[in-house]
Amino acid sequence: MKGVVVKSTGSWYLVRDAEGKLHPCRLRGKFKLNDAKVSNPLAVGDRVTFEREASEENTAVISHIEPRQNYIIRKSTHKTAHSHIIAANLDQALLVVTLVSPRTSFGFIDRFLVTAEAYDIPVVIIYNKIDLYDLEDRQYQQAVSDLYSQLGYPGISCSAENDIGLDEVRTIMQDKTSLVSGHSGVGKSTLINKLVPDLELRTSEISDYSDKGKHTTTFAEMFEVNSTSFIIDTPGIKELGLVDIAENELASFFPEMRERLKDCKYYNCRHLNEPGCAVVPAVKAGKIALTRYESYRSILAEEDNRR
Ligand SMILES: Nc1nc2c(ncn2[C@@H]2O[C@H](COP(=O)(O)OP(=O)(O)OP(=O)(O)O)[C@@H](O)[C@H]2O)c(=O)[nH]1
Ligand SMILES: [Mg+2]
Ligand SMILES: [Zn+2]
Repeated sequence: MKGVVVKSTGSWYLVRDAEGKLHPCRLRGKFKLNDAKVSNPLAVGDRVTFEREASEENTAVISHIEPRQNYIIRKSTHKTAHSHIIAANLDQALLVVTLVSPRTSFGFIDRFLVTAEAYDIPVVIIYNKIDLYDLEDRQYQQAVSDLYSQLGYPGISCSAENDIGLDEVRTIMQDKTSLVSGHSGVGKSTLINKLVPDLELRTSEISDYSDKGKHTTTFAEMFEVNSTSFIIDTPGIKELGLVDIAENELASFFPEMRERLKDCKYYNCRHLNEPGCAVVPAVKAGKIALTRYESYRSILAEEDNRR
């Protein structure tokens, strides 16, 4: 039988078949990891072949994984060489960000966007908790949202708690498989609870003093919004590492830099202080946002350190 992995705990998997029936599955014996740098052989969204076990009541064994169309990956913690596949075979990613409680940094947003660009996954930025914004916050959010939508990342302002903007989210999710990602505590599960009928995902209060979120969601899971639309809840990510992006490719994952690369004098320009660089003057002229350029430099420096 064929199906899609909708939940993975690392030791067992839940697979949905074509009729929508769910099957608990395990992975056959020592399944070969096709990429030694990855810590999980199978992720939510993977398309698999599985067979019922004759001996057992209600379990099945996964025997084959289809090649992935794309995926979103994060580095495992503690600087191991391993990385973790968050989810595979995505039509788009919804990046949930908040300007307050907790505050999502530009560095985080830009790292996420670079990762998505590298795998050609369109991103919509969901600005959540707008009910908490005062006038000044709203103006600031509008400026942030304008910046990113000009770069090709549309935004939706919403309050999952107060049912604001949810219809817009429903519209862009239609007929797609969407990954929902972002820091812990930004409201991913609260949002998904509102979008998926009859769902009661656990959510939790942000602790007042740390404001960091509690990592309430611990495993990625795919839910059915309707028969053609699926949404994947994921655990909050603190830090997003970049994986396997060559230094000379990095700038091409910033759309506003990508369009200027042909004008740099040197083909291997790093856009730091090389003569004839087309990027640095655009930053100075305000045509490229300083925050975006700073993210570029910071990712470049980090990747330098890793080598
Ligand atoms: N004021 C306000 N609070 C919200 C909104 N959306 C979510 N929250 C609150 O934010 C807290 C965290 O929400 P969750 O949905 O658990 O956050 P999460 O992103 O799933 O967090 P993790 O599972 O830890 O990654 C809860 O107390 C929610 O009630 C919103 O639009 N406005
Ligand atoms: Mg959650
Ligand atoms: Zn340059």
